[in-house]
Amino acid sequence: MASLGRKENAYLGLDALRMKTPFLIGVAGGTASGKSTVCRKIVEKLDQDSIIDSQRQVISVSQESFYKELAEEEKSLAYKGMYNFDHPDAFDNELIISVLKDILQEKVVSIPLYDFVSHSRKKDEWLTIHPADVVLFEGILIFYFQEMRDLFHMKLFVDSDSDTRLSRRVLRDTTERGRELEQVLQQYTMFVKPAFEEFCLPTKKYADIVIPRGADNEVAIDLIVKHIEELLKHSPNGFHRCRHCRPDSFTTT
Ligand code: UZR
Ligand code: MG
Repeated sequence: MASLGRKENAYLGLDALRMKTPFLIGVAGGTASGKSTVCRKIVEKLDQDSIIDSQRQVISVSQESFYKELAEEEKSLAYKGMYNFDHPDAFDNELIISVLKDILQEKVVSIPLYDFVSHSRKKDEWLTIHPADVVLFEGILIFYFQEMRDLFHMKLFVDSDSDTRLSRRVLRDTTERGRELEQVLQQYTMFVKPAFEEFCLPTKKYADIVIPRGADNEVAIDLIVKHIEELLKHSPNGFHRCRHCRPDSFTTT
């Protein structure tokens, strides 16, 4: 491959790639904005293309895995919808940073799994993540702390209207998370909305790309996927390792 000039390198973000592998993408956005769906679509599209192209590993991890363990009294507040899960301190941010750093150093990492129904970590269930070529990390507050947001090679912000997000949130919490409508709405007005405005929305300015209309925005998702593929193609130290040479990218134990 002909070597690229300094200017082109900078354009493609190759300098960053040389220093940090694998390629780490942060996906932030308000609650129920479509972060997980955007990640799923990116993973699917990169995966599809890699079958033709070369063999790559792409995985997606969620910030929700890193909610702090609650003490009994916090848990009873949570059951009443009186605990603030939307505050930056609700997460084990030190653990997030150390796990992301390990991922960047291609270490095998284990992360906790979270159960929204009981507001607690699933006992004895950990997600083991093996080194991957592309890692997506999604969550409401992943760009809040500078130390965390500086770890990402690319930062996306999923921007969906508040009414769309609230209606999705109500449906999700009542059907999948076993909550009462009244409690969902109370929690939304008391914590979710103010915290979104205070902590999440201001982090939009750090994003490299803002995705309006969330996961419905196929054009934006396609462009992002093409850009990632372009970066990977030019990556000097091989995001092209064969998936058959290694265990599956992630397994639940
Ligand atoms: P997403 N959350 C819960 O409802 N229960 C928990 O035990 C932990 C988190 C909610 C949290 C936040 N807020 O708005 C949302 N509340 O999960 C973030 N209230 O998840 O990005 O998938 O919407
Ligand atoms: Mg989600």
